[in-house]
Amino acid sequence: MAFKAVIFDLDGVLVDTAKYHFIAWQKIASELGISFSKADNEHLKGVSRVKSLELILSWHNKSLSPSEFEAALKRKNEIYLEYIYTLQPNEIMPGVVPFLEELKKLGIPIAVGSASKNAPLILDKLGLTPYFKSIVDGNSVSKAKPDPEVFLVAAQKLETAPEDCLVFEDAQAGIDAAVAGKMTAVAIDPEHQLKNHHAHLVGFEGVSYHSLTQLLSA
Ligand code: B16
Ligand code: MG
Repeated sequence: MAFKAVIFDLDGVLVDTAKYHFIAWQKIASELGISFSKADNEHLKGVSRVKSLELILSWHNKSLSPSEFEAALKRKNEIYLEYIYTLQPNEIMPGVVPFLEELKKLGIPIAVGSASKNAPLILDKLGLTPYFKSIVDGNSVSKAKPDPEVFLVAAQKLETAPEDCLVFEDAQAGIDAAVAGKMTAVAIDPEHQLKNHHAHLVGFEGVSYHSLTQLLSA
């Protein structure tokens, strides 16, 4: 199976930022007098910042005024960024750099398609920016995953038809977005929890693009 372009989700695929989102949301929840567990955090993977706060509040039948809601979002991001500013290249997920290097050698253009508004900063901190022809993030789209918009815009920027794009995702909303966009979706899913994908990987360690495309053609 030959693909003309590859699109990577960011959080949970290239870097494990879920732990920092967890710390930040837990602080916000505690300030609001509500609980927030690791299991709750799992439901926020691939979900935008606004939608995440809406969900957390809905789990506790709690509501905030528009200004309180905005203030909580702002504070959550400030706490999250304290951790993001200390990110180091050694926090890139195992096997990602060799995989990106293989794509570069093959001349396959790549993009990021992420819900995060912090994607450019995170890629910069990790030293990964030069690999990507385009970064499509939460600032550049209006419809969140599972809507395919983020991946369709990325395909456009890569000047490739959606059918010729391979997408890597760690969240169900992201898999559904890629499939809705008529792309081939590979789940990065150590817990084997995702469905409706075309292939499954526990991570990139020991995985080559060549072997993966062979698996997808089988
Ligand atoms: P931010 P992805 C998503 O990134 C995260 O999985 C999700 O937990 C987070 O709420 C969302 O980005 C928004 O992030 O607050 O940085 O804008 O997985 O789509 O790369
Ligand atoms: Mg993700």
